[in-house]
Parts: sequence; C-alpha cells; structure tokens
Amino acid sequence: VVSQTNLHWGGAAKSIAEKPRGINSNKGKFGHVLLVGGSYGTSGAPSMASLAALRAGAGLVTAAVPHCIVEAVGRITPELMVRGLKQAPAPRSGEDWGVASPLNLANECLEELMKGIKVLAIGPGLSQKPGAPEFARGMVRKTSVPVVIDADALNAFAGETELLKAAAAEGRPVVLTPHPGEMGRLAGLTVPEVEADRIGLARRFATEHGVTLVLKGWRTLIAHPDGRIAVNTTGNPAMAKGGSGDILTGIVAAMVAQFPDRVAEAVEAAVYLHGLAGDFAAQAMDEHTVLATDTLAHLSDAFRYRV
Ligand code: NPW
Ligand code: AMP
Ligand code: MG
Repeated sequence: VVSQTNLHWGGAAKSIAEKPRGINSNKGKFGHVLLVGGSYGTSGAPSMASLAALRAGAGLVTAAVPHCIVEAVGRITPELMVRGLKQAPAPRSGEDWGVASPLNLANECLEELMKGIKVLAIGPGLSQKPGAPEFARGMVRKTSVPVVIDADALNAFAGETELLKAAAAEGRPVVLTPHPGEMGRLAGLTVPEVEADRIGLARRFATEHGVTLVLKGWRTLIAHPDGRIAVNTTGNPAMAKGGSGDILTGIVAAMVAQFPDRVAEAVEAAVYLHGLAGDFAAQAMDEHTVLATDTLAHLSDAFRYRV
C-alpha cells in the first residue's frame, strides 16, 4: 500500500486524546513503561523522557539508569520509580565513565525489572561509550514487548539493522525515532542525503525492516511497516532545542503502552500532540525562550484542543 496523509486534528490524535480513562480504571490498565538510558552528564534525557511518559498517561514508569545518576533522575518527580544499572569500566584505563554495562544483561535483577512492563523505551542519554551500545542491543534482544528505540540506542544499531528486522519479525512493534543525523548513521547516508528524499527513505526503511519509523524534524514523518506515510503538521522551531526528542520518546512510549493494539495510531497521536504542545508553548512564550520542558508543560493544552 502506498499512501500518504497529512496529520491534522481528528483521526488518531483526536480519538486517543478524547478517549476517557474509564471511571473504573486503575493504573494497571494504562501500562508500565520501562525507560532505559542516561549516563554521567546526561541524566536530563531519561528524566525528561520519563516525566513525559507519566504526563502522557502511562500507568507506571520506571527509569533504569546507571547508578551514578539514580538520585538525579529520581528528583524529576516522585511519581517516577528509578533503578540503578551496573556501570562499565573503560576498556584500557578501567575508569568508571558512568555508562550502562552489558553485564546488566546477565543480571537476575534485569529479569525482575522487565517483569510486567508493557513497553521498553531505550536510548535517551545512554551515550555511545564502550559498553553502552552492546547493552542497548542486548536489551532489545532480551525483551519480548514493544520497543521504542531513540538516540544512542539507534546509534547502537548503525550497520546492524538486521537485528532490528529480527526484533520486528517476532511480531512485536518496533518504533524508531531518529532525527536526520541518527537516520543517516542507521542508513549509512549523510544528513543532506537523508533530507533529499525523506519520504522515500523512510518508507523503504520501514517496509524493509518491518518497523515504524518516525523521521523527525520540521514535518516529522511516520512511516508504517505497511508502507503508509503520515506527515505531521504541528511543531515549530521553538522545539529545535536539546530535550525535545527525549520528551517525544516518553510520549510515544506512553501511547504505545496505553494502546498496544493500535500502535500506528498511538505513534501518530504522540507525534501530533507533541508538536501541538510545542505550538502552544511557542504561543504562550516566545519561540526563542521555550524549553523542551515547557513543551511538556503545554501537553494538557494539546490533549484539550478542540476545533
Ligand atoms: P548538524 O550539526 O546540523 O550538522 P547526535 P544529540 C544532526 C542526549 N541528550 N536536521 C546534526 O547535524 C540524547 O538523548 C541529552 C538535520 C548533528 O550532526 C542522546 O543520547 C540531553 N540534522 C545524546 O544526548 C539534552 C540534524 O545530528 C547530529 C537534525 C546525543 O544526542 C540533549 C546531532 O545528533 C540530548 O537530547 C535535524 N533536524 N537533528 C540532556 N539534557 O541530558 C540533528 N541533526 O550527535 O546524535 O547528538 O541528538 O544531541
Ligand atoms: P531531538 O533532535 O532528538 O531532540 O528531536 C527534536 C524534536 O523536536 C523532534 O520531535 C523534532 O521533530 C522537533 N523539532 C525540532 N526542530 C523542529 C522544527 N524546526 N519544526 C518542528 N519540529 C521540530
Ligand atoms: Mg534526540
């Protein structure tokens, strides 16, 4: 199927944003998101992604981050649960860089950590230092739930995209959220080459690997595994600031956790609402001054938007 639609209010975003939570519902109905990422110096990325997942409606969110940033991440909000990951020593000096180690993959605690989760979101702030990419690939292999792969976890699959295809072939949703730089690394292209044919590249990558590909930027594209393309119409340059993508990752994960049987719509709604929240933030503030966390502060306005 080759189809292309523009995302406007209505369709996926409307039906998901307007769906009431159900008078007799409980947190168990809205899914448990496990957010894995962070490293020494980038505690903000998993913090923002986790907070966004909570704000976007996930029932429970646990962040698993290297031990050295557990306290920093926990301070983002007390609703968040935080778990510490073993850290990898640098290969030659043995110095501790505050990066998640592949040793975590063999840890019994990891099995316990993954128990009951609905979605694994991995990558924000993870770093590309030795140990972290191997850990990211192992985590994607180890879980059987839907995965949202972003940032440094995407970089971990550069040149190894067959592993993504294998994960998707297990029948679970695999959602990738690259910006053009990350897309270039994944596909072995330069950023100008990615930008020259965004739709063609996204569609080919999604169909060949069986994944949902969110190619970010102005007019973010969502390429579905069946070849359909949705073009987002919300978002603005106020969002061209560190942290915006980390917040999108949390929103996507929360939507997939709540609507596991409607993944295509969940991802489209997440992208649309994230951009709309950014538009509200730019309107309320100024496009120069908006922070990614301000976009998140306006997520309620996006959910409450009615034409
Ligand atoms: P340029 O510079 O324009 O030539 P990286 P990152 C390109 C974490 N963060 N259109 C850009 O190209 C993240 O989660 C932590 C065109 C540049 O080469 C990651 O884990 C924060 N090109 C980690 O940091 C806040 C575009 O991509 C390259 C493009 C590194 O992530 C910040 C940059 O990408 C951050 O989120 C576009 N729209 N967008 C925290 N507070 O903890 C990007 N590029 O090298 O992958 O670096 O995206 O900053
Ligand atoms: P990241 O580079 O991972 O932080 O992701 C940036 C996020 O901000 C993505 O969701 C982009 O779509 C969004 N964004 C960045 N710049 C713009 C822009 N000029 N117009 C619309 N959205 C943008
Ligand atoms: Mg990013």
